[in-house]
Amino acid sequence: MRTIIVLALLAFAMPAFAANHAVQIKGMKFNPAKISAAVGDTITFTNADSMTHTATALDGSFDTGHLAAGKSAKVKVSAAGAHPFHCTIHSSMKGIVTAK
Ligand SMILES: [Cu+2]
Repeated sequence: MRTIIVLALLAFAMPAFAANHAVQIKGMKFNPAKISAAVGDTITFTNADSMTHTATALDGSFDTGHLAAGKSAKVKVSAAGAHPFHCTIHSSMKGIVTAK
């Protein structure tokens, strides 16, 4: 019984080490467009524009899918290195996640 409680506490505590980074999409821009993160961190993209956007890593490591106006999506940083991303609908919208 005690083991189960300890394991449950550990499982609950683990995500506390991972940071979440908030990125707002507004005016056809990612803000911030440069995100420094650690592997295991999460990034929440919130679409504050009136049109649909995506945040899609060019290396396929993350993808929010289509984010309608007002919607948000959380992705996980799964690999170290530089992960440039863009909006698949508007190719001028770019950003980069650098993970260590
Ligand atoms: Cu877009």
